[in-house]
Formats: sequence, structure tokens, C-alpha cells
Amino acid sequence: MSASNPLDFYSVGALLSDDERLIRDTVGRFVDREVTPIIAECFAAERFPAELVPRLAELGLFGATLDGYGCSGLGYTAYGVICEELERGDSSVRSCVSVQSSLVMGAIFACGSEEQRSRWLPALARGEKLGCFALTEAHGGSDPGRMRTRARRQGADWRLNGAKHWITNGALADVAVVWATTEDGVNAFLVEKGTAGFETRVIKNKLSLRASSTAELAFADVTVPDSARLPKANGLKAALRCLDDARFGIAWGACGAARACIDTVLRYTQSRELFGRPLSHTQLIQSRLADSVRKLSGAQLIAWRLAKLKESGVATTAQTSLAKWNNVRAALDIARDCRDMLGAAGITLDLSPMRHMLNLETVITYEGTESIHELIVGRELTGQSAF
Ligand code: TGC
Ligand code: FAD
Repeated sequence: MSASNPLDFYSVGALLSDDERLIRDTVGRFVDREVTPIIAECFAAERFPAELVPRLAELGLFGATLDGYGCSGLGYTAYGVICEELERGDSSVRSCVSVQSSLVMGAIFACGSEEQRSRWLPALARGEKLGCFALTEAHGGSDPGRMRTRARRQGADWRLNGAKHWITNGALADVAVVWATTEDGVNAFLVEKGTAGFETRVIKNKLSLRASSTAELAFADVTVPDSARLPKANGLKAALRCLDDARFGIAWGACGAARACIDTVLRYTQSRELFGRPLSHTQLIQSRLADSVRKLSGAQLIAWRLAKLKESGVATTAQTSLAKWNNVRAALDIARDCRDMLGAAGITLDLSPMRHMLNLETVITYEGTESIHELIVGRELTGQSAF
């Protein structure tokens, strides 16, 4: 074995600050000790490991980039390494942190009143409350601008009617950030669990992200006060802005899933003997491993550069889209090829690549499908929207 690190071929780790390396190693140890040992069982049982929520909070991983309100105030590179380490364990754990941090806390931080921020952000940071982000509807998640969930003024209150589909943590959440059309355009409302007329139903039999809880939400004449409306969430733009931060986390997270797959196959092919020699001595296996490391390296460099652009406040939506698209596509291709290099052993939950591969089928779909991100980049290049 050469001295180079196949899981960090271009030494992106050396570009991290001491603090960022410490965060990476701390979260990495948490994943090795507390996520990896239980996650295959959770995936098999279709169980979200809620017992990890207090630990994620203790480590300061909820709302990590936010300042104040009990949040850690970290930079985007640190948030990226957190997502990468968590997704090395399982996409469902990174998903839980992405939703709570970028989508729920991010929306309340950016669009909420001071009262809403003070009430919700510390509790969400401590993991005492869980949130969900309800944008997608059953008739077409790619085109949220045509949402049918509607909020109408009713004196001092608002009355919500409609339904949301495919909502991560929807049935577990204490508070849902619900996007709805009003006569003044799209607005967002904080709807608390238990509000009359608000019902949830867990979506069963998913073949992907099975350790994450996904739900349908229904609103039948749900009445909330005006103080539940996020005052600065004016227009679809406010929702899409939150998505950019979550898509950034996914671009890093995908590298973690890819690393786990390559790591597994490197070990396996060194010990597996076929035709009188280890599999890793064959040209085709070496070529496939080299191709996986090529794809991972490109993804890691894009993720790192995007973090720097975000920290300078100049990252564009199209740059974020290209990173999400490229890195998830790379990770999915790597996971599929790694699964194959394990032969029959690769189809069980004992080794992680097929679990990662199945999870990545969701990751390539949510937060904007691959085609949507290609079209966002295409629009940037040509100035023409082809949606
Ligand atoms: P369009 O005309 O392009 O935009 C409307 C307004 O929004 C602005 N905008 C953005 N602003 C900030 N960040 C972004 N990413 C933005 N994208 C657009 C835009 O400038 C415009 O502003 P203005 O001032 O001109 O009004 O809107 P469109 O209706 O044509 O749609 C464009 C499209 C297709 C890109 C958008 O609808 C889209 O991104 N669709 C994909 C939907 C999606 O990603 N949904 C994700 C749901 S949440 C989720 O999946 C969570 S998974 C959770 C987990 O991690 O577990
Ligand atoms: P559709 O929009 O119906 O797309 C179907 C196909 O058509 C795709 O291949 C798409 O790329 C393609 N397509 C769409 N438009 C075009 C076009 N103009 N040109 C060419 N091709 C096109 N949403 C939330 O709001 N909150 C959540 O927490 C959340 N969590 C999720 C968790 C899971 C496990 C999953 C699977 C989804 C989750 N989603 C969530 C929903 C997710 O964001 C949507 O599934 C996604 O945006 C795609 O929408 P859709 O499934 O309706 O597909």
C-alpha cells in the first residue's frame, strides 16, 4: 500500500484549520462508536434512531452555523465536515441534522421575529424540540411554486388547508415550518404538533433512507395566530434560500457516504483471494478503485471550494446546484460499483455500500432532483429557463 490516503487523495484534510480537524475527529468518533454499531439494525427495522438526537445536540451539531441562541456559530467548512462524517455513518443521520439546522432553524433565524427566534432556536439547538420543513406536495415536488396548500386570513388568525408529502421527521416534529400560498404570495407558518386539524401519517415501505422517518402532513382548517407566521418569509424565494444551505450540506455529506464505500472495498479486495491472488492485485479492480477515488477527489475539492465561497458570502445558487448534483451522482456511482466489487457479500446489510447506495437514491432526488440541478446550471450558462 502506498503512503497516500485513498480517502483523501488531495489532502483536503490539510486545508482544514485545527478547530475544523478537531470537529471532524470528534464527530467521526461519535459516528464510529454510536452510529455505525446500530445503523444497519435501524435500516432493517425502518427505525429512526431518536436516541441519537440528544447526543447530536450535546455535540453542538444542530444549527451549528448560527450565531447566538445557544448555537455553535461555526463556519461553513466546519458544517461541511460535520455533514461528511455523519453521512459516512448513514444519510439518515445527516438528513436529521440538515433538516433541523438548515431548513428549520435556518428558516426561523432568517425569517422569524425575535420572539420566534428566542422561543424556538435554543430548544431546537438543545434537541429538546425537533422540527420539520414542509414544502413538497404530492402533485410535484420539483415545482413548489404551484403549491396548493393555502392560508387564509380569519380575523387576527390564519386558517390553513392542504397537504404536504415526503416530509422528513414530519410525524416526530414538535413544530413544522409549513409553506403555503396566501393572497400576498407564499408565506411560512410555524404549526405545532397537536394543533387541531393537523394530522401526520408515516410513509412506510421505503427502500431508501429507511433509518429516517418520512411523513405526509394534512391540514384541515388548522387555525394559527398571526404570531405563527414567519414575518420575513415573503415569497418562494425565502424557502429556496434555505434549500441552498441544505444542498451545501448534502454536497459534503455525499463524500462521506462515498468514503465509507471505498474504505469497505479496499479492505475487502485485499483479503479476498480469487484465482490464487488477492482481488486488489487485478487490473480491473484497481481500475475501478482508481475511478472511484477520482470521482471522490473531484467531489471533495468542489465541496471544500464551495465552503470557502459561502464563507466569503459569494457562493451562487448555480454553484451550489452543481456541487449537489456532481457530488451525489459521484457518490451514487461509487456506491453502486463498490457494491458490485463485493460480490454476493455486497447485497447484505453486513457491509455498508448497498445501504449507502439505496440511501443515495433518495439523496439524488430530494433537495432538488439531479435534473433540476442540471437545469439550474443550464439556466446560469444560457440565461434561459428550461423548466
Ligand atoms: P424561480 O423563478 O427560479 O425563483 C423564484 C424566486 O426565488 C429565487 N430563487 C432563489 N433564491 C435563493 N436561493 C435559491 N436556490 C433560489 N432559487 C430561486 C429566484 O431568484 C426568484 O426570485 P425573484 O426575486 O425573481 O422572485 O422559481 P421557479 O418556480 O421557476 O422554480 C425554480 C426551481 C425549479 C429551481 C425551484 O422551484 C426548485 O429549486 N425546485 C426544486 C424543489 C426542491 O428542491 N425541493 C426541496 C424540498 S425540501 C427537501 O427536499 C428536504 S429533504 C430533507 C433532508 O435533507 O432530509
Ligand atoms: P417530481 O417533481 O414529480 O419529478 C419526477 C421526475 O421528473 C424527476 O426525475 C425530475 O427530475 C423530473 N422533472 C421534473 N421537472 C422536470 C423538468 N422541468 N424537466 C425535466 N425533468 C423534470 N420535501 C420537503 O419539503 N421536506 C422534506 O423534509 C423532504 N424530505 C424528503 C425525504 C425523502 C425520503 C424523500 C424521498 C423526499 C423528501 N422531500 C422532502 C421531497 C423531495 O424534495 C421531492 O421528492 C423532490 O423535490 C422531487 O419531487 P417529486 O418527488 O414530486 O418528483
